Amino acid sequence: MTKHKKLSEWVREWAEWCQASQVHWCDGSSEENQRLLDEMTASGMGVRLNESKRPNSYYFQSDPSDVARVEDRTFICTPTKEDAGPNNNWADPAEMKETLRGFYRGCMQGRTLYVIPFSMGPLGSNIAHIGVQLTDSPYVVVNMRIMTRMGQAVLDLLGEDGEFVPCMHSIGSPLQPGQKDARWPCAPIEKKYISHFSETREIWSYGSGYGGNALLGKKCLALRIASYMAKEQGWLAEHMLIMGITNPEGKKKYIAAAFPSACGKTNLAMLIPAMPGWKVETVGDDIAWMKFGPDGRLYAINPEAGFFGVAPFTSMETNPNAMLSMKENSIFTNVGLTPDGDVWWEGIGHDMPAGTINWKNQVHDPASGQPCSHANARFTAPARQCPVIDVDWENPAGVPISAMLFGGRRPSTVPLVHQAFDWNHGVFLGSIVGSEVTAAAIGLKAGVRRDPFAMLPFCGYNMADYFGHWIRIGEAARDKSQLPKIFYVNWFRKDENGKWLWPGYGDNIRVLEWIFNRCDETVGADSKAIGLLPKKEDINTTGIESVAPNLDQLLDVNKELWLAECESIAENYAKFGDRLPAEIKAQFEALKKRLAE
Ligand code: OXD
Ligand code: MN
Repeated sequence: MTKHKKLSEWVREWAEWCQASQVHWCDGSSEENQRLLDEMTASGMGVRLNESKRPNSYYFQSDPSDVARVEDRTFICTPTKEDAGPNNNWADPAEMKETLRGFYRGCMQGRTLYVIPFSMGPLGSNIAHIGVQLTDSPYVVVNMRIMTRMGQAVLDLLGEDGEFVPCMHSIGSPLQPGQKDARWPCAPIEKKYISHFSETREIWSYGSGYGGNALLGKKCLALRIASYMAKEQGWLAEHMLIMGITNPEGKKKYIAAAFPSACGKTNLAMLIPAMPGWKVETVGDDIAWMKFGPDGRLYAINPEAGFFGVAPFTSMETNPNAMLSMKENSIFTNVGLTPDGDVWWEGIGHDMPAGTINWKNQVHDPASGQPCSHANARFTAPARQCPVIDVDWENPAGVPISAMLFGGRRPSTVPLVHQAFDWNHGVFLGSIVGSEVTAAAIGLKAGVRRDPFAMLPFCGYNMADYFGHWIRIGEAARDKSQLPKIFYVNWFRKDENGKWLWPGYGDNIRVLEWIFNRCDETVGADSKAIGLLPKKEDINTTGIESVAPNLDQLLDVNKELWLAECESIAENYAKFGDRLPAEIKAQFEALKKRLAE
């Protein structure tokens, strides 16, 4: 329980307004967790997996209307539309609150309101922040227990007047006496609202029980609200993995990397190096919070405590460390359920057992042409179960970052790797991140989708101001030489016949080696119009000799293609009008000038 008056009052007001049948303050204990899982299993919402195959793990299927983050139902409610920027759906804060208050009224009838106190980041870290989520979904509680540090210890830390981000959530599906509950209760799509009040640091989510819409610590707090707090307070909240890399001489560096969703962040964070003597360890696979340390370097923590990863095409071949992380104590949502009580998905590495139930709860017919697991099916697994979790992943001081990487899927134009000339040029590289989308995949126009800093769906304010914030961070560094070096990578380059030029996965360590050595300046680079590129002979191809001839193409900077790229960059920048910082404009002009030389 709590002695925090403001918190108790807030909980009491919402419990009354939502007319919850009861209020449960989560202590985070394993007994509490087991009770909730047992209740969900008994009601038919969840299934306990076969103990001998997947100990202490559970299976869920969501409603077909509730399978992913809903970007068009996600709102940033800043006082003015301009403050939210062209990158966000804006709504007036007062109007949004009025609408949602109407929906919340009585929305928890027949349900328990759970109070989840949680810390994003190791308890007591000066980089961490506390949130308290109210929810009527027990599924959310058991997922939050994996994804965050939650329970009584957080209330103890909050004390009588500690600061917390209030996170209000309801699935929006009240239960009348005698009414049979749905297996996955939620509101219809047009009544789903994921709203952020950046200035007052509040999250109000309604109608969805799935993923980032409902586990409010992740995208809502740790990125959208935190990015706004970071701008005000002079730190960084980023959509970045964090990894430790040790070279054969035993020297270790930490790297953070931002790629748009579905570009392999989890795979890179858990990479198994293809070169002997190298070691990669995972600090986080999705989010990094960074602050300057007493020595002037940027230190990062992973605010999360678990992985909420996409299951399809994760296998012992593509990511064994992810597979081993979810071997027990995990939750699976919208994958297939095999007759022997385990899980299955497309690309898991073996054939689907006959009789497997698909995510729509039907015996799966492979001839139907439909996938057995939803494309956004997820596993929720404790980070501590990752075989290569870094010793310092819970260090409250964070880990010092030597390099930051940006990247995306670019079949042409963008070379395998290039380094920024300096911090501001690096910020420019972050601002032009883009990734190829196929029209079929997400119903967008095929081509490059610009996703600056991989933050397009996650920046809680005008992205032009966010670029400016990154520039200010560089200015604030007391020793510029201590700032992380910035790189742009592209594992996805193809030849004229559409064949991959680079093997990717564990072989990406060959590129990371060059980056590692550039941080120490023990290897040279060629200065080109777009940045600093490796000399061909500095990318180690021992063991992948057949790839060596591709390096000419992989490191090629084609001026025609880059001039076309500049047009697409200009088109994207135009959205920000005058708000685009002068430093970014200057970087863009300088690039165009170098290309013209
Ligand atoms: C995620 C995403 O789920 O970026 O991590 O979409
Ligand atoms: Mn992500």
